[in-house]
Amino acid sequence: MKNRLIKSGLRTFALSAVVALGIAGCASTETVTEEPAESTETSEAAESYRIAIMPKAINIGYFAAWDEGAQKACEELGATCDYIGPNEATGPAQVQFINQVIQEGYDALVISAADQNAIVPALQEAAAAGITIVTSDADVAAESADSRLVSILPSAADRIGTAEVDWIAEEVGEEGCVAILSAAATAANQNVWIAAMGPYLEETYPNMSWCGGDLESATFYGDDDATKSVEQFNAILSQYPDVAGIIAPTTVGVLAAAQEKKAKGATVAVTGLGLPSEMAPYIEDGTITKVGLWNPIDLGYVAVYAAVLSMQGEFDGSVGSTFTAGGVTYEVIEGGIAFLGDPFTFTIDNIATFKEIY
Ligand code: RAM
Repeated sequence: MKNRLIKSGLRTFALSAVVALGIAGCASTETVTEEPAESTETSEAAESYRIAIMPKAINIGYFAAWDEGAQKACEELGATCDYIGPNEATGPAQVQFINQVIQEGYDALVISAADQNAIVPALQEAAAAGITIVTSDADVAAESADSRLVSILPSAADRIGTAEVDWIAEEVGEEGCVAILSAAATAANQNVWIAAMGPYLEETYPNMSWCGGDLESATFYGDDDATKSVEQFNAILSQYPDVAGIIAPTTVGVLAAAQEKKAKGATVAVTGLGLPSEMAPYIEDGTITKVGLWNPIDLGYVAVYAAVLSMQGEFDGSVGSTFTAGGVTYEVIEGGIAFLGDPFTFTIDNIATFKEIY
């Protein structure tokens, strides 16, 4: 049986698009093949594996899609996977669940780190207890990379950060000050994307600036909490009444910003990383023009394959090692990371298709 990542026609389309973008845009960081996977038959050996799939917070729509992909991989591999995690996206809240994973003797943990540092000691304890750890979506800090086997991330930080700056530049006519509505200050993924945005905007767009004069003054944190994200959107507007655009590199933040922009009739341009199913109403009614995102279903799927193939002794996570999931071969690069592919963009032209997928 050939492994097909996604069953429906629409979803197969999304996978093809990931492969195509990977080839066109990310050749330096990814190995992409279109050969069918060899080890994707339901595996007898994996049948006894119990894997915990832990999001930053369980109530975030993005992670429901990530879990959908993880569960799909678990089904193909015959593993038992439980989606568990906190209601709030913080490190201490995740640590409680990591401890539960240790106590309950799971074989593997696939986790999006809400805090790049705070969860590291708990991950080290889990590893010492023999649990295979794969971070996915958000990694631990680079200096703690040996606390996990490998990290499965969407795309290189600079590609995600600079893409978002280009989207907002287009929206604001390459003029005016821009602010950022981020998730938590502790999240590695948002931090590395924001770090890439800083110099790129300054070097590329001479008539644009960071509100308040520098990246730090322009960055606000909604902690991947809907209510706090709305508050921070309003804090940006009141602190910087001349703000031309807001980049929200979080699905929770960009949704909150779109909702509040609409409610207030605010003129500020908004873009960022949005889940198409959540953002569709605001793209369809013209509140915002464009957001982007990779396929979180693929991200969860690939992470589970990495964990299981490692437990089966077919992949060791070392730099240069490869593994195959869904017919695509991924190579681990410096830092113990494998990338999926560049983000897609969603506009009125394609949102009707993508909102049905994730
Ligand atoms: C939120 C989370 C997640 C991030 C997406 C884009 O759902 O912060 O980690 O990858 O946004």
